[in-house]
Amino acid sequence: MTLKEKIIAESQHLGIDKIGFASAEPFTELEASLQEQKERGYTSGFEHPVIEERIYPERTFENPKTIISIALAYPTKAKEEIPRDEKRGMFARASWGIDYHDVLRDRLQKLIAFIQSEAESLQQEAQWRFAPQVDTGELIDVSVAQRAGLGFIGRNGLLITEEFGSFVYLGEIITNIEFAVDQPVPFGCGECMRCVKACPTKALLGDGRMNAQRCLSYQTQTKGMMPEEYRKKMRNVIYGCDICQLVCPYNQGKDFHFHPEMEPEIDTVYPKLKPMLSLSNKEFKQQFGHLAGSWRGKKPLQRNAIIALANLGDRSALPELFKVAKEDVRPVIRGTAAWAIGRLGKKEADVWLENLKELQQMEQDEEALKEIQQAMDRLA
Ligand code: B12
Ligand code: SF4
Ligand code: SF4
Repeated sequence: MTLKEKIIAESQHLGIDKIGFASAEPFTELEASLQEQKERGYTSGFEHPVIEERIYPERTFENPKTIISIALAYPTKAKEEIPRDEKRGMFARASWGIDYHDVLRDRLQKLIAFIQSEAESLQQEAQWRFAPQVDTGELIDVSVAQRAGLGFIGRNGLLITEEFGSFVYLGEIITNIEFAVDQPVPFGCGECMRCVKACPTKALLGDGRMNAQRCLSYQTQTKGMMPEEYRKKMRNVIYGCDICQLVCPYNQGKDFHFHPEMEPEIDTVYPKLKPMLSLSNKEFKQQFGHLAGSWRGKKPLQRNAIIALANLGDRSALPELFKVAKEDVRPVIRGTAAWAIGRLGKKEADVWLENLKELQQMEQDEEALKEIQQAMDRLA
């Protein structure tokens, strides 16, 4: 067996669902597009900021030869029923179970340990070097995976595998070992435009790129006020968005439960919304701290929970929302709560107009004041 074959065999034991080998040649074909996207303001700000380091692996790793790309498939349907007790939010599927960064890093470390032990048994000099990356590294994970033959990049910008669709997490190892590389998979969308048409905010440009500022996944992860146009479109999804994946023909019927760590707990990934408004930091950590979707902290999720309550028409939340609008120390939360009152208070418009007036007199923050005024206009 070659070392490559041994690595492939070991990857299966380690619970890696797909593996491929790509050359570490520069990704020059992406340079102009990345520059253009940045100039147009179509990036999210979550991308690695130095384009050169994204294109040229040799800028961050000495003598890179191969990039080993891995994919782990994640579940798309919860096994348990979602209780119909009170209004609940939802985390997008990429935030189900334990944070995927931890799960993939674990697999990558184990794979590196295996390759190192093979090197020792072959009595090679220990000059082999490895750098694992998941999501937050310099490399563009989908482009590496595409080059390594794991799948193709669809019009939704995501890596689509034949076996698991796009519901896979990606990670990679850069190394100075030279391996035989795999063949890239050709573009497979054909004439299909389903994701482009289904995107509620028209974020997808149609060629695999997007205006990330318009993507609901991005909008649910910001810390300021969410622009009005996205609030309704978010529905009850308080983190991320799965629409352009759910409509994709390659994803139909795909639901893999290979990794116990990725199994969703219903009360965590479909959380009751009202209790989210008064979570202490400790409670937040306990309930959501292990999710990928908690990386931006408590505030965006609470803001989104308020928006979701309004979107679901939960009038029983009005007293709680008023309390938050009056007492919360964070203007974004107060402003969003005022907006929700404007949406939910229509049946007793007089009462809620009075309450909003009270808020207006107390409020100092400009943005929150604007929200209060708009809520009052709506009710008036
Ligand atoms: C920043 C980021 C975001 C941003 C911006 C997304 C984006 N598309 O750029 C936001 C917050 C919006 C986001 C959302 C999501 N993300 Co994200 N994100 C990233 C991150 C950190 C960087 C992406 C990036 O560099 N984008 C900028 C450039 C690369 O994009 P671009 O200009 O559009 O360039 C591409 C196209 O031109 C295309 N392309 C080039 N040539 C060609 C040719 C053809 C024919 C076509 C069709 C395309 C094409 O390839 C280029 C490179 O990708 C990556 C991890 C990483 N380090 O790579 C994860 C990553 C892409 N995200 C991931 C996930 C899961 C998501 C969400 C599904 C989460 C969710 N449920 O909400 C959504 C999906 C939104 C979507 N449709 O893309 C996964 C995707 C896994 C997969 N199967 O592809 C990644 C790889 C993380 C991981 N390691 O698993 N994300
Ligand atoms: S994740 Fe949602 S908002 Fe973002 S591109 Fe896909 S469908 Fe559009
Ligand atoms: S929905 Fe259609 S166009 Fe979009 S990624 Fe899937 S196959 Fe490609």
